[in-house]
Amino acid sequence: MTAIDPALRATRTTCAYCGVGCGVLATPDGNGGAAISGDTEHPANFGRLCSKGSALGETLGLEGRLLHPMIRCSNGVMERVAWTDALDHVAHRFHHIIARDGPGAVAFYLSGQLLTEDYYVANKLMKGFIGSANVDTNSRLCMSSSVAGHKRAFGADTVPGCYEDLDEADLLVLTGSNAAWCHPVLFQRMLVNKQRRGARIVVIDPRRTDTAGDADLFLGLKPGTDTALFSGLLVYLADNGALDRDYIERYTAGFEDAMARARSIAGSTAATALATGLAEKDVAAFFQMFANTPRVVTLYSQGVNQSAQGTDKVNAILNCHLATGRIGKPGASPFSLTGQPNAMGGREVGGLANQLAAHMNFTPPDIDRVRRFWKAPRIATHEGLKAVQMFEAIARGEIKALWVMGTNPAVSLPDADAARAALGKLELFVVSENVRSNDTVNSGVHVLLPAQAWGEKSGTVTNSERRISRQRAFLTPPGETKPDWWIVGEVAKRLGFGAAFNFNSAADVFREHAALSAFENGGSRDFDVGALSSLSDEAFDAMAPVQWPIRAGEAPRPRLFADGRFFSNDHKARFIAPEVPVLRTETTAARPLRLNTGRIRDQWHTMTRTGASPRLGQHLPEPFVEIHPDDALKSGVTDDSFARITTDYGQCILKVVVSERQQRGMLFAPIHWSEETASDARVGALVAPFTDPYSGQPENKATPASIVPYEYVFRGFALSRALLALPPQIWWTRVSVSGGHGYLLANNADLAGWQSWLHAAAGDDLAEYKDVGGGVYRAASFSNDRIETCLFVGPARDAGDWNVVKSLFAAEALSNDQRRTLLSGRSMDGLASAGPVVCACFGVGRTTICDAIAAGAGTAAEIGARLKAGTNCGSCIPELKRLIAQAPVPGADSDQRQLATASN
Ligand SMILES: Nc1nc2c(c(=O)[nH]1)N[C@H]1C(S)=C(S)[C@@H](COP(=O)(O)OP(=O)(O)OC[C@H]3O[C@@H](n4cnc5c(=O)[nH]c(N)nc54)[C@H](O)[C@@H]3O)O[C@H]1N2
Ligand SMILES: Nc1nc2c(c(=O)[nH]1)N[C@H]1C(S)=C(S)[C@@H](COP(=O)(O)OP(=O)(O)OC[C@H]3O[C@@H](n4cnc5c(=O)[nH]c(N)nc54)[C@H](O)[C@@H]3O)O[C@H]1N2
Ligand code: SF4
Ligand SMILES: [Mo]
Repeated sequence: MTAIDPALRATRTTCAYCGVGCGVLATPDGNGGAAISGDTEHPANFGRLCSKGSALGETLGLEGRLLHPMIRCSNGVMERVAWTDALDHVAHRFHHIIARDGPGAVAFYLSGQLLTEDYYVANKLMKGFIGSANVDTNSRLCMSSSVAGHKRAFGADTVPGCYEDLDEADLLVLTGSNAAWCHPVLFQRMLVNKQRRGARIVVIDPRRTDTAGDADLFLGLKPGTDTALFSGLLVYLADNGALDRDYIERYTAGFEDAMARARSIAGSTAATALATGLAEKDVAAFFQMFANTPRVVTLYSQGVNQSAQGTDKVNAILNCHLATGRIGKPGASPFSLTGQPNAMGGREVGGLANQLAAHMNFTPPDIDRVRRFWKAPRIATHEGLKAVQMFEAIARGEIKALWVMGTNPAVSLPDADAARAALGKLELFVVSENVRSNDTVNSGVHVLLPAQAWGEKSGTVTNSERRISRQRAFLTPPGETKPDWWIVGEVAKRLGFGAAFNFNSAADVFREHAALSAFENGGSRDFDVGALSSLSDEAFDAMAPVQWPIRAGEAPRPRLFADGRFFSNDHKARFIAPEVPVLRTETTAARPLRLNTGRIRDQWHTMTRTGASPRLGQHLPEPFVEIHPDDALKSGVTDDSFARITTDYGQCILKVVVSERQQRGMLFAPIHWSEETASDARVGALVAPFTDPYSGQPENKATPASIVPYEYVFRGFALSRALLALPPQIWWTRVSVSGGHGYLLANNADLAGWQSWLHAAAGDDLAEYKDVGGGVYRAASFSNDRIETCLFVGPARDAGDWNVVKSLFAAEALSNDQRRTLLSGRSMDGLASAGPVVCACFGVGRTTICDAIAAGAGTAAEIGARLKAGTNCGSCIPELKRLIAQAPVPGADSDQRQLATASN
């Protein structure tokens, strides 16, 4: 961690990653880097940061950054151009296509990683001036089922609770959320509540995640059965006198229908157990806990949203909270955990194709109101295409021009190979990006526009609890990078809409956005930040984190709906009768398993940011698939081998992790790898493009799949200061390592092939070790006393110790002894392999931790006292606890332990 020079001033900003929205203090080092620490005054984190937030300083480098506008020339090559030429070109081509084919032929695809100001300007241009609602966002893949569920129940997309509820609840129910890895700072806040106040935690997930490690009750339900579980709960509440009849009577409608449906879906505890695959006693325990605990918060995320019945799942949860009146009260509320740093801001401006702006919809009065406010010449009058449908329309040639900002759809959309192929059909394909290369950019982009990145850009983001925080710039924007709002505004001016896009700063945009939220509102719409519409530039700069609604003349409201006043026409909430839950697809003999996809602790999405951090690359460096031991046995795959996973849409080759944390019949694979970082791990290409009928959100967690073993003769790794062009036909994955890039490899070529490839890549001046009979080849090139490039190849697990060689590679100079022993690939005096890294902050490996446990460390705190592991960000504490729980009891079967620790 970089030392902070007290002479340099710290800037208060907000983390670039998840929807927790932690406050960050960034102190630039004067060389383009910065020291990062948690902001003790920010109410989301009070100074805490998780592993990703702590490592933000390692992601600020300019390697791989897009620094200048580029246009594809007639010879197919991307060439640097001036900003004016790039903007003229984009405007001219959009104008031409709209004139020829109408506004429906163009589209924007935006992102929850844009700032609210960027989002506002893009939405205004498309919906108010181009006159199409074909503007959607990656939030469609992320939060849209929650949005639809909120709107059906509350009449508006409102998150009723706040983070303090997590401190004040007596029962925390997490369903479809791996918060220990995905919202770590909030999860730690929940654990503090458990320790101090004895709050109980229930985790509902087909996988036994690290979040489940701290649960009082874990419900490993069958995928897609949340609706049945919460329907059964509603029935139980009714039958056991736990309803708030007064609240239901006065403030809601639709209870009887919803109740009847719930009874038909899961009319008893036994029926619920049958429908969800859970033990009846566990279901009963959960129902009793919920019924008997007034202060309960139900937190949910992608296991609920990313489902072909996602909206119904959301409403089944909301029904239980409405029926008990546990909504918007201290410690009692439903709580949608948002994913991206500005998932909420995008919803506020109306970045989804089925919203208009400022939480207004495509109703005649709203359309008219927004038209007048914007003085819009051609306002869109009906909903546009949602993400998956948008890409299908591109594939059919109906959408001819697409502008992607801040998202990587060639990786993250379901059926991602089809999405990638669709991009190739566009007549005009524009991407605003931070990076020069990703799978989307590499799908035939015509115009590349360099956007300012985190640390350079400036504006606002809204976190899961409706709290608007400033992201502030603390670095000089590199090259010719520009704010996203500026880029869109310049194109709007060139399309002839200058008067409406005359913004000079993010503050300008924010004031207009705030004014629209209050325009003819009068309390009729939930989203109102009117009190901020006249902030001066200075006040915007100094703006402290604040929750909406912030109506002029009214006190802030951290919670909504306890008063029973909702945003529907009659101000009542609606119970929704969910459809009987059935998964959209059946498993078959050919596809006997279900592929679930999600996240790992230390990577963010397609790794364009976290992939730059050596610290974050240590935890789980390889793309993997997790499988239950019984399914592994049946399909003949073994731990640490390779397997091919196939669905009706695509295939991958992944490393196998055999683990009892996975339920029978299911596979789990993380989403983070792309063609940039691995040869065979574009997991999105395997995912079925089925969507929820209300929200349009795809089902990312239940695609029928098959798995077969895949053999490689050789395994190995390479480390290099510069990026390597690897030979074809090999399995590889790349991570950042201290001092350069690390590649993990496997293939079936012969050693001579490796040797000649390395000579071509690194020159002939190599130190080499070759054992043809043993199938081992190890070689390194040096620059002065530092390793420049090295390659270790061998049969199966004999290539050498990656962790040992990595630490030699990190050294500025090798001693003669180290140089001599390097090619043994084994640990030597003073350099024992610590095993795969568990604690990213202090680089503490699994072997070191297991040794400490064997030597008597019996709690995470004791491990921390000995090794520092877990004492900075705390993200690895769940894993430390797991290692303690799995430590062998003297005399126990050692195979069992092997199996258990293999899972991550
Ligand atoms: N480390 C890290 N953190 C992140 C991100 C990241 O990329 N990396 N991304 C951020 C973003 S954008 C988002 S949206 C959030 C996502 O945060 P989460 O939703 O917590 O993450 P996921 O891993 O996608 O899925 C959560 C869990 O849903 C479970 N699940 C699957 N099917 C079902 C089901 O039918 N029912 C139930 N109850 N559970 C099911 C999965 O097994 C998984 O453990 O994370 C945010 N935080
Ligand atoms: N199978 C499967 N698929 C999934 C999911 C899943 O669980 N399973 N989860 C879905 C979810 S919840 C999400 S949120 C998505 C995430 O998927 P994506 O949004 O596609 O993933 P990112 O890697 O975050 O892509 C962001 C891109 O924007 C760039 N970028 C970052 N900041 C800026 C900026 O300020 N301006 C501009 N112009 N560019 C910027 C980055 O370099 C990067 O290329 O994936 C979805 N896809
Ligand atoms: S929990 Fe971690 S990733 Fe999320 S905002 Fe906080 S520091 Fe950033
Ligand atoms: Mo997300």
